[in-house]
Amino acid sequence: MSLIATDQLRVVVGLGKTGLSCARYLQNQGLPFVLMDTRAEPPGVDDIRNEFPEAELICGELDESVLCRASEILLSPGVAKDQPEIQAAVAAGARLSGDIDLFCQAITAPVIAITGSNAKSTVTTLVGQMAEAAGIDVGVGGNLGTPVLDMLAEGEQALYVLELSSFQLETVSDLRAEVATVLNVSPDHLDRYNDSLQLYYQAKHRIFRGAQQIVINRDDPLTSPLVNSSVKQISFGLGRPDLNQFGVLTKDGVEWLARGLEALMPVADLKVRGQHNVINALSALALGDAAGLPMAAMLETLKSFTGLKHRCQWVADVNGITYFNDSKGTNVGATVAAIDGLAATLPAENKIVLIAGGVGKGADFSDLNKPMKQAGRSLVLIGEDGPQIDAAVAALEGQYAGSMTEAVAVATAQAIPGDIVLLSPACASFDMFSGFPARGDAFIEAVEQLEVVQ
Ligand code: UMA
Ligand code: ADP
Repeated sequence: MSLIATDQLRVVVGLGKTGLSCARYLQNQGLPFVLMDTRAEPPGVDDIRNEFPEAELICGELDESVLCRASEILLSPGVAKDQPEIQAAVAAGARLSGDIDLFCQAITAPVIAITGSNAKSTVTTLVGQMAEAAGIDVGVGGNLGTPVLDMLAEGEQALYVLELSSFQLETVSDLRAEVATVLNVSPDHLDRYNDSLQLYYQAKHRIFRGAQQIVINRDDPLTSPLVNSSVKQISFGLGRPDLNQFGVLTKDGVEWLARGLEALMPVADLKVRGQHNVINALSALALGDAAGLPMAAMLETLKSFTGLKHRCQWVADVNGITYFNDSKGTNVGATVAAIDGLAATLPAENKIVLIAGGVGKGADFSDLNKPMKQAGRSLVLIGEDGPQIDAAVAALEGQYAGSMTEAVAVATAQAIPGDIVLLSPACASFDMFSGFPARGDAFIEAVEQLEVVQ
């Protein structure tokens, strides 16, 4: 029997992947709803009409009079909740909710919930693969790509590993995850949060609501919850770990991933490159361990994981120069991690040529100056906010490129053998590309077209 009342007005706001997954879920439950989108022609609107023939469809604006009659508004992550029409509806008594709340109400299986400014997709995928390696039926989704409610179509799994964005967490009221983590916090999406890191941080920390266990990053104080000290906490970090914590231990000159004093596997056995990926391996171990995954399966996964496409992805070595595609580096924190992580693997005489720029989302780029001063050979700028990065990175004089092909050519001309050319834009891509995958693919294509000197 459904516990959801049927005599109430529900409005699904936003007709992207999430909104449609909510609509499908409500339709399957036999619950009526209204569909709304701010765009006059949301993508696939004819298919939407066909799939939900009973639902009223309101496009082109948020209709305040309808929203104010709603008992529940299922808000999509791409729609900000501080819009006046939504706020008026909340003041009139509507409950703001989203797909994550609906999903958590619908399942009984434990959830590992993962957020953070960076590394979410990598760590979520790793933990999912660890569970699979242990023979567990696991559902992996959320911000990673598959809306959580769409995962229910395959029946309930034994475990869920969810990547959650701050946008999704804004509407979460009680997640009750078995294990929850904020992997790291650095500024992102400040255009959505009125330039307030505090608001962004608060959205991320909603992931801890009702959590049974919490995993924190010892190297980033912003990942620790301010309250709930009675909840079991496990930590990860690059330093030597205390008992039952995860970290790096040096034994006879060899670095090991470790739990307390227990050396688990040599760091050198990881296939992914860069120090930030050592952190990612440790956080995945901490999350998996907290959820009871067997250590052997977790280590086996770490030894075979080669990383996700567009995340510090090795592309090619051409004429002694190594090319890395980090198109998913869409904020300053990610690009700093990519530069520092890869620089640590270079000999002293070699450096990084960085290709950066795009849509800055209101970011302050000054944190790029220090790592570029230390490890940068040269800076190549693309896109709308390239000049802002140029101004912020005083250590180097930026060179401008009008296309990705030109950027790769300019970067190649600056590099010497042994250097790395790194695409890590610190920006979103929508000024020049359909998204970060298209931007990364353009980089790969440009690298593949470079002439090999015999
Ligand atoms: N939009 C409108 N009007 C509307 C509704 C949407 O203009 O009424 C626009 C939004 O501003 C946005 C786009 O349409 O530009 C899509 O918004 P959406 O909320 O419909 O997005 P979905 O298709 O449901 O996809 C969302 C996540 N997108 C966003 O948060 C913007 C996807 O993450 C996620 O994979 C998917 O749900 C499944 O959970 C993408 C993302 O960019 C990859 N996430 C951000 C990030 O990772 O930095 C947070
Ligand atoms: P998200 O899903 O949070 O965007 P991804 O796993 O897709 O995270 O990685 C995005 C980018 O974040 C990578 O391309 C890299 O530049 C950067 N990154 C990866 N790991 C870390 C880390 N541990 N700390 C900071 N930045 C990281």
